[in-house]
Amino acid sequence: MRRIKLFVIGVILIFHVNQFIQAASGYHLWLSYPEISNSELVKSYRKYIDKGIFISNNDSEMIESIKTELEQGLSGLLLVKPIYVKSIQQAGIIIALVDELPESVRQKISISSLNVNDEAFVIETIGSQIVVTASNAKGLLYGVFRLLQEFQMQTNMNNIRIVDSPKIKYRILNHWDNLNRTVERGYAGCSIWDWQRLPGYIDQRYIDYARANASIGINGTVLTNVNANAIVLTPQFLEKVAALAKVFRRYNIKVYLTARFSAPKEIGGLPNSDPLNPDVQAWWNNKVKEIYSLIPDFGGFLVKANSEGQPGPQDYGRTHADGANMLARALAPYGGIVMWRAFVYDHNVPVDRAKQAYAEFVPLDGKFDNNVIIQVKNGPIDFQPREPFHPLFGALPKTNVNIEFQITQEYLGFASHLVYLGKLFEECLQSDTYAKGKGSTVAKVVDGSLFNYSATAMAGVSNIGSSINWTGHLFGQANWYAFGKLAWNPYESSEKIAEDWIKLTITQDKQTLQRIKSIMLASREAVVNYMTPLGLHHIMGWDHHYGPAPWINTGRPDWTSVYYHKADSTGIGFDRSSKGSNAVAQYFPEVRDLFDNIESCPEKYLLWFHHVNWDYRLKSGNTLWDELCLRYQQGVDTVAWMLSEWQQLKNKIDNEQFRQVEMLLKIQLNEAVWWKDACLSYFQTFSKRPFPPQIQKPKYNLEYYKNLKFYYVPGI
Ligand code: BDP
Repeated sequence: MRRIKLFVIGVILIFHVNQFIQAASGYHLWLSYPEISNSELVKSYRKYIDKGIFISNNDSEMIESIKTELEQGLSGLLLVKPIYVKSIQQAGIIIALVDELPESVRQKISISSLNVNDEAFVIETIGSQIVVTASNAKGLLYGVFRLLQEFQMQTNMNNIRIVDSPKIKYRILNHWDNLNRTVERGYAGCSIWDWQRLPGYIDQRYIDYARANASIGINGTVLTNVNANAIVLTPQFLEKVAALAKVFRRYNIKVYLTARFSAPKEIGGLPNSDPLNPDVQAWWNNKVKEIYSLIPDFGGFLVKANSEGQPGPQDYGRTHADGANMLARALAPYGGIVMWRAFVYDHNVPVDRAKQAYAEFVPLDGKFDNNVIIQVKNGPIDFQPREPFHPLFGALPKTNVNIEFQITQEYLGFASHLVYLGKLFEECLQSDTYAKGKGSTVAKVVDGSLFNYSATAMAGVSNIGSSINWTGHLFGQANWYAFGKLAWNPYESSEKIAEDWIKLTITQDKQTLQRIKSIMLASREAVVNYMTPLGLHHIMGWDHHYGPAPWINTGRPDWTSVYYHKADSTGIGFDRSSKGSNAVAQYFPEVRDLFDNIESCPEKYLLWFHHVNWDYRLKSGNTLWDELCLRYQQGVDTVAWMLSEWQQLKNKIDNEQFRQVEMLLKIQLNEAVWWKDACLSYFQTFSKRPFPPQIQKPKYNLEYYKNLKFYYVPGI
């Protein structure tokens, strides 16, 4: 007996040491399940757990995943192994489909809303039992992850009642991963898809990736870059894709691929890829059939067409609808979808880039098949630190529309800067389009409620790579987490999400949590201020997008910086008002008028919509020039504050987490100063005005910043 006892203690110890090491490295993300030290709470949880767990008899693979998760969760949090019991009556925790519940329990539980969809779940304390129920194993999976999160967040479970279901159907990560394992705009190592060793070798990472995503409700993943490679559609690669799909299926995650529009010609041997050519349609039909024979639950395609040099239907004089519908027809018999990107613009078109996508897609409204969703970036240019919402939200009442956010920080300091993107996502989702009067928020467009869309989705460009903590920066994990939570419920508060993430990842201590939360909440406005205050945008380094370069004025015009800031001796900013490019006209009247008038235009978007005189007085009473300088300084000061706040956390949180973030905040501070100094030195050549006294003078002259060169910048 003693030996057995020692052995059990040994196993638990090893598990814990292992957990601890991995927790510190960040590998476990928000699923580290550290031991709960509050003994009262432990007692109150054990009251249920020790009676045993009844688990659904449904033979779905997801039930197996639930068991694995319960084992990991409970042995970490409470040092117990789950004991499964056969009798629902005796169990302390019931995890069962609604149909499996005895009538007595079913009557008491809040199941009426479960009909909403098959991913919904209820967690409710009924007498001396905690019941997790759903109409489908998918709902149970989400319910159990939520149950474990509640344990981990130390919620009182004696009177719990959670009824939850996703408001958006397809909640999808977009990996911009190439088949050679580089990641476009990826800053956290290389692609986690080890194509060379697939399908034979299943990396534990694939399983942990699926667990992490399922735990926050993500149910789809596009494995490959939007700048697509047709090779992934060849039989050799489809086998590898199928191996990943098999892992993810157990966690209710479907795989999607990017479809290179010219694939019929490139790998199919056809003379062209014209969507109206019956042979091309037949080629895609066969390809899709082949895919479904290997991957019966394949999700569908994501397509970037006729944008930034990618092939598309316009190569043959056809429309985006012709192209999208051709793929949609191939996928429809199997329930697959097409996410067709609206990120299209052409430098040969002499129209404000911000207006081009709207001009392209609005005339096509109603012409897309039901299984097509038009995927629109949050703003009209390109994932800048701040953009107004994209005018296509609200403008396509007869076409499914979904939103694409960028989780990877291409324009927000890569994996070196702490920027909590929950705030950015929330700002966009809460924006009012006025499409059907006041309250027609972007969230209501995206969740389909405004126009009754037949399919709804939210996409996030992944920040995940092979780095030990997945995202390179600890706080990059928070952005992945926040994306999942907002895709599940776009009305969730970003502050609450931050709070939960901190509890699950860093600490339960209230004071420490508050401190970390205030750093996170301040971080988005900080990056806007030190990079692109007052509506400035697209003034970053050429091509690699690292650091400031407002002076870029050669090459393709819509990839320069001067195209966007238009600084001259009179002022700065892009005139998109009715007197300028009239991009404001793409918004509904209430929004249009708000943005059009320089007096009513929110100052955060001022230079996005107006070319403003250097001496124009802002609400603060400062001239534009002074305010611009002060905002840059404020950005730097906020990062300095973030660093000093973080330094108060020494010995209050895990040392490795502390040390990593401290180093990164120091980098961020240096880079914030660099942004301020380079931008202000440059803009001063136009404003010809002195810096206000509160501004720390630039360290070097403008030539110094212009001559900086960077080699091997990641992400390209
Ligand atoms: C831009 C990126 C580029 C992407 C493109 C896209 O710089 O690498 O391919 O967006 O979204 O932001 O297609």
